[in-house]
Amino acid sequence: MPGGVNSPVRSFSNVDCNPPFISHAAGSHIFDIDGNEYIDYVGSWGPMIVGHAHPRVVKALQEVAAKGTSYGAPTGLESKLAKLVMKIYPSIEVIRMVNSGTEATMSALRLARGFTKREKIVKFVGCYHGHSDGLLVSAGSGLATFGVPSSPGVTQGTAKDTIAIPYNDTAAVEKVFAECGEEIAAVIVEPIAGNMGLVLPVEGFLQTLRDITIKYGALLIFDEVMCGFRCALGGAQELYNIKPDLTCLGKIIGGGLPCAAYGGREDIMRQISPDGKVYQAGTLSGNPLAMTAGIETLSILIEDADFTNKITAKTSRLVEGLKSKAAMFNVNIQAQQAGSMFGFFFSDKPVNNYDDAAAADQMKFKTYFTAMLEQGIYLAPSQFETSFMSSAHSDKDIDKTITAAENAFKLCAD
Ligand code: HOZ
Repeated sequence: MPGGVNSPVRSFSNVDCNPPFISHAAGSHIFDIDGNEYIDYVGSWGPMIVGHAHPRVVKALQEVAAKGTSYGAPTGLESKLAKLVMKIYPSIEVIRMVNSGTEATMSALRLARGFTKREKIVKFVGCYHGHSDGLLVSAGSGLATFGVPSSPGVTQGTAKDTIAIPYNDTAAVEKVFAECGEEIAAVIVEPIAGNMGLVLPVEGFLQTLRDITIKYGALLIFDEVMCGFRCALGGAQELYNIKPDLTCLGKIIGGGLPCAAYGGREDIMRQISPDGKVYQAGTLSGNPLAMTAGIETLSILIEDADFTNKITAKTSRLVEGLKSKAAMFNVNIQAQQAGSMFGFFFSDKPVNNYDDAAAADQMKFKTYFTAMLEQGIYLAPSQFETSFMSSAHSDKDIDKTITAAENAFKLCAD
């Protein structure tokens, strides 16, 4: 396997060590094959909002697995998950299930181009929307981690239709639309960016995107694969009260199994085959196990009206703890939180875009990361990723993490 892994950042090569090989996980903890136990803030890169191996999810999966694992035919489970998602996301009038966030964003873009009969798309530097060719231009996550903003293998022909501009830069958005607004099919954005580290939208940025796309007849696509169901139950569109034309979901929607979805305005979504001519298909789409894990996970979120408040409060306690420990040693950090997503940069100035994130101190991050891992705290091995809290994290977990951070920040002091 390249790098010994099936997805690049898992290799830990960015932090100069070998990754633990995982044997199992339960609740907020993950265990490796060498007998080490960690408090896990990666949560499989986001999906595990109710913790690992939640008994309710596991039980439902066992029952469904015994009835067969894939039919390639419609099931009631698909309808049940679709209804749950559409209740949480009222902007989604029609939905299509797929298997990964990459498929969701790739398909949403094809649909936007088919619907508008235009070819250009606008994305933001440092936002990561999966690894389809046209979106691997100035992308975040693993590309930012390894310093390869645009992947070899993406043809110039494909890249020329992708316009990448700085995140949170309203003037750049206006300039691009003034220059070629009539050619733009869609603007795709992580409304809360999680793949250049956690970067929040500045006031007015998302509203500008909404207004300008309406003005020029382009579509607005919210990639809520990471922030969906997390920054608020109804995602960034609920938090900021902005209604996109299309939404891409992933991670939590599959409760830890491969599942994602895209959906939105009915007149647009009905262009998808077989209702319309824009083609997109998948052998395992709507897989019964993935639907089941999604149904159970979303049901847990919905049934406790206080779920999001509780997990957000827990995250705030941790973030405040980290900030106070960094301050003890005069280590400058810029901490951010959106619901149960959190992260910080080793930087003394606010981080609003990819350039700000890239200017943060990577060596200090490496020192911090290594010290935390040694103390049993499992974090994403890159400053260009986000950390995730689960409902399974206990007060004890958080206290232990804050104590570990004190030791780690001490090593980062100048
Ligand atoms: N791009 C994912 C994180 N933003 C990586 C997922 C993985 O390596 O599993």
